[in-house]
Order: sequence, then structure tokens, then C-alpha cells
Amino acid sequence: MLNHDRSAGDFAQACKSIPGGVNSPVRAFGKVGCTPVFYDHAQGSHVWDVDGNEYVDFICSWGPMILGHGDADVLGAVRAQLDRGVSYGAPCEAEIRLAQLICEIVPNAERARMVSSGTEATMTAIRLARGCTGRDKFVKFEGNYHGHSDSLLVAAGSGVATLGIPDTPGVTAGTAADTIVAPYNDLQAVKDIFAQVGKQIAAIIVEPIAGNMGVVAPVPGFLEGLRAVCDEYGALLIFDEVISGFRAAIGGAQERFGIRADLCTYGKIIGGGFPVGCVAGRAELMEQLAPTGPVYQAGTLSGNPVAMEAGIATLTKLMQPGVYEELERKGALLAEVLRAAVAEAGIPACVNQMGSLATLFFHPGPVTCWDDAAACDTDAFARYFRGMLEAGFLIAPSQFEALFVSLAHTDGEIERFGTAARAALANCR
Ligand code: KE4
Repeated sequence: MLNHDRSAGDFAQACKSIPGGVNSPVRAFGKVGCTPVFYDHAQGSHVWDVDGNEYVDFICSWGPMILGHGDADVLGAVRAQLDRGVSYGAPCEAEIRLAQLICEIVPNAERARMVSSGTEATMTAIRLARGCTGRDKFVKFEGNYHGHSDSLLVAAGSGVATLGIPDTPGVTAGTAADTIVAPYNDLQAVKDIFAQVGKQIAAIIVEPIAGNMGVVAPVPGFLEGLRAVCDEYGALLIFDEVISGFRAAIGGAQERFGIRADLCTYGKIIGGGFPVGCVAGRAELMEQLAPTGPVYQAGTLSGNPVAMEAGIATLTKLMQPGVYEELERKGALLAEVLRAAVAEAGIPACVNQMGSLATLFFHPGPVTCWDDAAACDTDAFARYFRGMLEAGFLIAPSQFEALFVSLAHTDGEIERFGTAARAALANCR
């Protein structure tokens, strides 16, 4: 058994000054039956905790560390900026360069507005869609998580699903009244909603590759159908690409599936590990944002120069030839070794994988929507999680999250992950 004494002591201390001892609920390991490990440092695909235990990291800060921790080019760009100033609250050229990169890479993006989190990005996108259409309602999907702004904290995934918080106290009925929830991958349900109130709907917001109920891919025709419904009723299609952006392809899910959203939201990868979010889209829509338009949005640290430089360095490396072929290959290898482990264990489980994202569901499969994911054996997942932790592998402490593969993960580490999963799953029968 690994020694976690210092992490346990840290957690006890943290609980005296931080709610639940963490600054984001899913980190508390609340549903996996052990106290959280406190990180000491990270490099490449590895993390060391404060007890000196070493792990291969398949959380990757929930997606941002697609190059691996401590990438030399990213750190070099950050270090160069540190001596020039860490925050201006004024325009700087790094903001131009990152916005230009995003507009160059992302299909259908003519303008990009930086914010400081994915939550801010999706909140802004919803407000902008309402401002552009003059309509109040929007459609989201069960199990999709778009951050913690009030109107989006309805039937959400990720930490909300993990903690089983049906409807978060503090979100008023009035706020939630304009949020319409449909089952993911159920195009007919969306068509029925629009047939009833389509002219009141400002937008559909969707994770084009769901990552917050575990990884769930769009079934053929689903995204295309959402595009068509939005076109028919004059609503906007918002792709929340905070996870899939610059991961599913360099141009994200829009590129991968060949579908154009009206607005896209980003976070995670574009900050290279620093707090960043972004809304991007056509100029006619984006120019409705203040100061050119009436839809207000602002942020003290928006466009922070250090975060901009980290994002520029990250995207620049991701634009190199062969990067996404390598990410696809590593993701496929991870799915392959996990499926072999499941088969050997002879347990009712299945693996969803898309690109460098994967989830092992404790469910016989298929898992194509929240109702499927919610039926998973989360106690078995907790035993699997603990087994993997003890074997030196960090995975998300929730059935309703993704495994994130980076360019730093080696084939050997992924193969060893499969070997560890065989042993861990033996305890999940
Ligand atoms: P942030 O506000 O956490 O930067 O982004 C919110 C968000 C928006 N959209 C999608 C598709 C997301 O996945 C997220 C945040 N992802 C979670 C992990 N599933 C963040 C981890 C956490 O909450 O601690």
C-alpha cells in the first residue's frame, strides 16, 4: 500500500480553511472512498504527490496538459513574459496573436473573446445568443456540463453528476425556467421541443463529444440534426468545445465532424495550464459583444499576458505535423488495453473512446446518453479507482469523467495502464 500520510494531513488542514478541503468538488475524491492525494510536482506524463508517490497522470489537469506537464516551450514562453509583467488590465500584443491563431485554426471563427474559465465562456455564449436572437430559452443535454453558471447548472454532468446533486440549491426556478433539457443523442426529442417552443429558443448548447458523463460520442446524424433544427427555427448552435477543442482535431469537433456551429467555447488547452476561456464565432455575432455591441461581458484578467503566451506556445506546438495522428494512436491503444482488461476480467463493463479521450464504464454497454451512464456500478468504479491509484495511475475520481491522454504518454505507460487495470478489475467482479 502506498503511504498517503502527508496527503491525509494536508487534507485535514485544508478542510479547516477551504470548503471540503478543495477548490473544485470533484478533486475531493468524495465518491471513490479515499482521501485526495495532494500533488507536489508534475513533469511530462508523471505526477508526484506530497508523500513522494509517483503516478502516471491520466487526468492531465482535466485536459489542459495535452503536451504533458512542464513542456519546455510553454514554460520558456511563460518565463519570458514573467519579467515583462504578469497582468496589465490593458490590451497587449499576445492577445492579438492568440486570437489570430484561434481564428486561423477554428472553422467559422472570425472573432475570439478571451475570458478566464470555461464557465465564463459558456455563460457568455448563452448571453450572446440571447442578445443576438432576442429569445430567452435554450436547450442543453442531460449529462452535459458547461461550467457552473446558474442557467447551465441544470441536469449537468461532471461534478454535479458525481455528487448526485439533482438541482443545485441557489439556482432559482426563474433562472432554470428558460433552460430546456433533452436527452443526449436523442434528436427526435429536440425536434419535438422545437415544434412546441422553437421560436422562443435562442440556442442549443452541446458538448459535441460529451466528456462529462464519461466519454459519449455523438451518434451519426445527431450533430447534423441539431444544425438543421437550429437553421429551421433561427436558433444558434453552440458547440461547447472546452474539452474537445484542439483535442478532437486541431479544429476541434467542428473539424472532426465537418459541422459548423455558430459559436464555440473553449478553455483548458488554449491556456496551456493557465486560467483561460474563449468564445469564438462569426463577426456578425461576436461584434454584438461590448464594446462594439450591447451584450455586456468583461473580466479583470481576461487576456492575461502570461496565459496568452502559454496558450500561444501550446497551440503552436499542436499545429505541428503528425500531432493528432499520434494522439489518435495513443487514444486507440488506451482503449485497446482497457477492452482487453475488461474481457479478461469478465465483468459487465465497456469502453468509449474518441481521439485522446476514453472512459471505462461499469455498464454492459452501450453508453450513449446520461440514463445509460447513470446506471453504471459506481461502487465498482470506486474499487477500480483505488486499485489504479495504488498501482501508480491517476485517473479522474469519478465514473462521469474522461481519461485524458497527452503527447507525453508513452506506449509503455499505456500498456502498463492496461496491466494495472487487469489487476484492479479483478477486484471489481
Ligand atoms: P471551467 O469553468 O472548469 O474552466 O470549465 C467549465 C467546463 C465547461 N465546459 C465543459 C465541456 C467542461 O468540461 C468544463 C469543465 N470540465 C470539468 C471536468 N469535467 C472541470 C473539472 C472541475 O470541475 O474541477
